Amino acid sequence: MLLVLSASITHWGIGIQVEEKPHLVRVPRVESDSTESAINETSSQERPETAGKGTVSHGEIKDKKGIPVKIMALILAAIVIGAGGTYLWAEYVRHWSAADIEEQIISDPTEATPGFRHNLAGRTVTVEGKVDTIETHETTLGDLSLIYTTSSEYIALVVWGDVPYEVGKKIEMRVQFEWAICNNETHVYSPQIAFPWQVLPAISMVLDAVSAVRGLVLVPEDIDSDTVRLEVFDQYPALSLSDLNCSLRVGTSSYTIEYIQSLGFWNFGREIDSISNLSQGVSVNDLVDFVDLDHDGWITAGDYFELSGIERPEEDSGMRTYMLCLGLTNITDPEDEGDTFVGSSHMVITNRGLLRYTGGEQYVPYARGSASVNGNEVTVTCDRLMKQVSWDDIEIQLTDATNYVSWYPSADGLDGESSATQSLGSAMLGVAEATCTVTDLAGNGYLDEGDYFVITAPSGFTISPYLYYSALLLYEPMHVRMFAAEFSP
Ligand SMILES: [Ca+2]
Ligand SMILES: [Ca+2]
Repeated sequence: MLLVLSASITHWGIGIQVEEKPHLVRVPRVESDSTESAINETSSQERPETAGKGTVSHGEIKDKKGIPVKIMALILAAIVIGAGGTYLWAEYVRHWSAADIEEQIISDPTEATPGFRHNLAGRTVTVEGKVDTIETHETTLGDLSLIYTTSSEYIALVVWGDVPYEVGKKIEMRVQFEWAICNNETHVYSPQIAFPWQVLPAISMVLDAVSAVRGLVLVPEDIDSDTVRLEVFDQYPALSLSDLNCSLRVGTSSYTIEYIQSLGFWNFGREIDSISNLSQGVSVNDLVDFVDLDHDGWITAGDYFELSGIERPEEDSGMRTYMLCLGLTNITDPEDEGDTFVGSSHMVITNRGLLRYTGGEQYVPYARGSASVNGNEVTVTCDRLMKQVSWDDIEIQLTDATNYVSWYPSADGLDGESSATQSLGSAMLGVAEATCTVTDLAGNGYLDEGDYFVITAPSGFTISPYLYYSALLLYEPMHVRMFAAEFSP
């Protein structure tokens, strides 16, 4: 107690208004970048020598003339107790704002990997504020809400599941800080604060889209606490397994660098395993398995990778990131490195499991489809779909080697009591005319598994017997391919 009281005198030197308006008191803000000094300034118990400086000697009181020593002593006692109480209040009872939390970020420009000040580890504070926005993401681990208060645009509080708060109303939340590992780094983070990791699942979505443009859609899911399975949801065009290799990489940092590296794919993190020839399926370190489910020697929908024994974080706020990259084996010229990249999957692993956003504007509801040709008619069926999607958000494309035509279904036209069909008219693919008709089995206005479209070419698909056609479904909001079904007349 003595330590706290005398240390509080030290603090007193930086804010005598403390006693009059205790609600204005803040924990001294640390301007230095040094964590060491942060500890010294905010935690007197860890620095007893500082405490000595503030001790008031009896001699000082005697020097004051005109004021009775007894009264002076009483005043000082009141000040000491008041300031000590204020100190305790400021340190342990007062509520923080999100802006206060923001000030606890270590912002050393030499570190691209921020965390909170180390003296917060093990502490719990109450954060309060007025709710400004609530951002809810559907994720593989349930609904994740990021709650921003009016005091900070940067620090979001985290709520899993139902949100007991409303925009414009007060929020009060207990926030714990802990040491946590993010890839190769150790930081102080909090499970109740989204900083800095909320960006990482969004990176996964961006990279998925890039991979899909290259032709590969891999969908990762947790099989158990030891195994992640990455299913080949779509691969277009089909590639021979003997031409493919894969590399499993682990992230090395927590934030900015991670983002930049992952955009460079092969530059991402550190390789921890690889398979040099997918047709042989043997990995160097036994962390990756590849299963050619249909044994056709090609990478096709339904084939999968399994990652076993990869490290996972132990702490609630910890995180590890991995990336599985697929490449073509036979291009060795480094100049062509971009061309060797087939696709990738970026995974964010928490101690609760694989974290991915599964909704929102950036989410592409990938699908799988198949085409069956009957004379001059091809029927393309949606066999699998990650998530129901409105027909308003879908573009149907038919391509040959050089041309393409598009059709746009409308949800209104496919919304009925039961099975609904919509004719989308005819278009010219090169010199061939083609028409498209969409059938929504349930007539609910949404693309579901089993829904299909029929493309008819009155002049047939036989302009050239060497042409291969593809029917594609595009997710219009992002203009990204949901699936492609190849066929030849
Ligand atoms: Ca296969
Ligand atoms: Ca439907």
